[in-house]
Amino acid sequence: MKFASVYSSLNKAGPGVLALIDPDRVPLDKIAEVTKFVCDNGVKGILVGSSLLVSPYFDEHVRAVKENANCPVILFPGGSHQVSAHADAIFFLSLLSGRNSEFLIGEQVKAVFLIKECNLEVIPVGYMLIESGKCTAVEYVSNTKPIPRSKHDIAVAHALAGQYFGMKYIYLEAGSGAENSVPKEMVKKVKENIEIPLIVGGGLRTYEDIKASFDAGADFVVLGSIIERSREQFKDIMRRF
Ligand code: 1GP
Repeated sequence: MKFASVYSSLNKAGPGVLALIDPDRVPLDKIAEVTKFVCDNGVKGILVGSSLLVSPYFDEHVRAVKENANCPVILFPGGSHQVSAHADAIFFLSLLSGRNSEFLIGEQVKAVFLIKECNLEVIPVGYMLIESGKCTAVEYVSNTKPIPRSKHDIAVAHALAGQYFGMKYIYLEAGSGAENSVPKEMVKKVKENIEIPLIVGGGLRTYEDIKASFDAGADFVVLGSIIERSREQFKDIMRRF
């Protein structure tokens, strides 16, 4: 299935859940089954990417996801090496919360010709890492400091800067497997101050926490670890939305 505009079809389908499939955590021979499982449970889109990427079969992973998905497949790259023509679109991320130029603009510049060649829909995303209790893979790999949990104004300022740069989404990220998800008060403050849709992810593993994120203003939440950890819990959460 091809999507004319992933950005508009996603926003029309939302609010909702996006599934994260990390090629380093889901083996290639399980991708088809995991993809069908998340689609059958009503996710609005599937993100594929990893902070590091150990698997040498990224392209095959993306192809397997695309072949089995009935919703948009979007690259969620940890770096310029995570580009594949099999996806529908790419989140063109800039790690706004950090001051590491490599993740603000360096990796992006390295990726552009391949993205162009692949003819991917490019969706610019202001990506913000929020402190979540312990050092996460994104924090370590990107070598950037997350925004402190209590500094809502700093989060709002970065989100607004992203909007003024023309980004299409703001993504508040606690980090995959985070101890604590993004504080709801911060989600609310950011949402009140921006006009573009808001994505929230990292450490969301209960219905109550996910619902509270939507209530605070998230347009999309991203679920990754819980899909690998407890199918039953994921199913139950999806059934209740
Ligand atoms: C990571 O926000 C996503 O970018 C998903 O996080 O694995 O904790 O669900 P989890």
